[in-house]
Amino acid sequence: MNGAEAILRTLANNGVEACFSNPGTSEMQLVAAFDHESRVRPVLCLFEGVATGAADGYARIAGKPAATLLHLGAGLSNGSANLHNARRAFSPVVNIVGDHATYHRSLDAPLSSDIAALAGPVSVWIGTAETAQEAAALTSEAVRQSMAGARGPATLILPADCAWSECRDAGPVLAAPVRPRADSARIAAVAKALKAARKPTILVGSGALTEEGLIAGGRLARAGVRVIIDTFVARQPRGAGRFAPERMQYFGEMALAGLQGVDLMVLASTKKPVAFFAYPGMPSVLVPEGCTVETLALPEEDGEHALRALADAIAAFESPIVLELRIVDSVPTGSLSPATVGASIARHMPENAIVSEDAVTSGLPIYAQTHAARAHDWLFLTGGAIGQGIPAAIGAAIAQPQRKVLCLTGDGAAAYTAQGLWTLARENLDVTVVVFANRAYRILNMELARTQSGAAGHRARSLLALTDPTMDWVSVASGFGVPATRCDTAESFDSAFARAMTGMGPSFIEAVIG
Ligand SMILES: Cc1ncc(C[n+]2csc(CCOP(=O)(O)OP(=O)(O)O)c2C)c(N)n1
Ligand SMILES: [Mg+2]
Repeated sequence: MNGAEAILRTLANNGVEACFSNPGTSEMQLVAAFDHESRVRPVLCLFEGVATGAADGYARIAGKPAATLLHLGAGLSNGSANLHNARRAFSPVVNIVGDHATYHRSLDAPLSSDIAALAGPVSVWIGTAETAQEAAALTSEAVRQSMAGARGPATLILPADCAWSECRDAGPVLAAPVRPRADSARIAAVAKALKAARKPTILVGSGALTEEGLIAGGRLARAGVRVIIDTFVARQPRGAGRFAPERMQYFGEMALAGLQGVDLMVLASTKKPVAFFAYPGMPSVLVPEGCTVETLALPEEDGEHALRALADAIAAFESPIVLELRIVDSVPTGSLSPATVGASIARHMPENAIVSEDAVTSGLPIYAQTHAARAHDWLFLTGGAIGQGIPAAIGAAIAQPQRKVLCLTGDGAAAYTAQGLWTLARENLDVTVVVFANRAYRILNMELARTQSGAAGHRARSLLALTDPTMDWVSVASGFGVPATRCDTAESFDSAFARAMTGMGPSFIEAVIG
């Protein structure tokens, strides 16, 4: 057994079942090792941002890490934006980054770079192997570290000679870390403060927003506590049969207006809310004046348990407020818009679907339309780095292939990681991609005004328009092997989407909207 074989065996022994890969020469031993370890599925991604985003989507659905296989600092850097999103989603990911052989590192060959420095901002843990045996042990540690604390990407730097040298033993099987519980005195103190407050609110972040956490939230809501989730969470279980918390608004002034009069804000697995960006003359911290902030659970603590304990302390009710199924069952008509697309999605999206959303200005109307649709999970753009939608859909579909996955993406966002379409086709994943072809970075036209950057002239507008030429998405998707169609009316979208939902395998709809 060489180091590479030991690493794959160690990954498999520790429950890792997929490796989203874009290998190079320094990773050849690992490539070869896949022939000796059938428990880890190798998935080729044609850009590292696809691999890292797929690992993020996988983790959000599977609740455990997948691996990525990346080529030195350059490959890691290509994958960094989606690792940033993964870190913000608290998604466990195990990055294996190949490096030059130990004795080759000091020679400054062309692909040499400071991999650890590049990994730092997007990793919760970094390890560098110096021998094959150490590589095997550090692989176990990387899996464990990805699940420790608030969870996130763990990065193992693997010199090529550690992969090709002989290795006696695989790394150990390590128990996944158990999240510490918030102490009962704190929960009691928060319960007391909640009872005393006039207008209390609980702000819930990714870690507490599990199925169970949501039930606790619905019980608290029944007892009169307002429950709001962060604007962008890793995964929101929603739709019929579930409690529907409010969602923190994206623009700061709207969020603050919505929180007017709130005198107590309790944080469950999140931190004090802040605006996405600063704007001239606008507030940055989204806590109303005079409002007390109390922490129920830190992101690294067991937020689900804390919410349940709080519900037990406050709420007499055993069952949460839940939504009944509510779908407008008539075909939307007229010109195509995010709202009509949302209506069609609500009509046809099957029970237990997964929505990977990177749709920017088209996202909110669809989120609203599917409020009481059949139960589903919604994955958000946690770190604000667009280009996550298609990759995360790949990972979600590989994590739970029996579920229908829906990727909603802006045309700008889709252009970042369009290569992911090829992986959808090659792996024959049951994913329907809807691209909102408004032929613009539409949100940035709004931001130009909000940042008071002045009236846009011809040259400024050219940086925000996706025209001259317009992208032919049907050709892009077909070129990558995904059957595609273009719709520009509400009726044609409704029937194309209905077909996609009853069929199996990858499909693509270019939704041309004004
Ligand atoms: C990695 C990254 N680069 C740049 C941006 C800045 N940015 C935010 S939204 C956006 C354009 C989004 O366009 P599109 O996906 O077409 O959505 P639309 O605004 O048209 O709804 C850009 C470039 C970003 N968020 N992330
Ligand atoms: Mg657009």
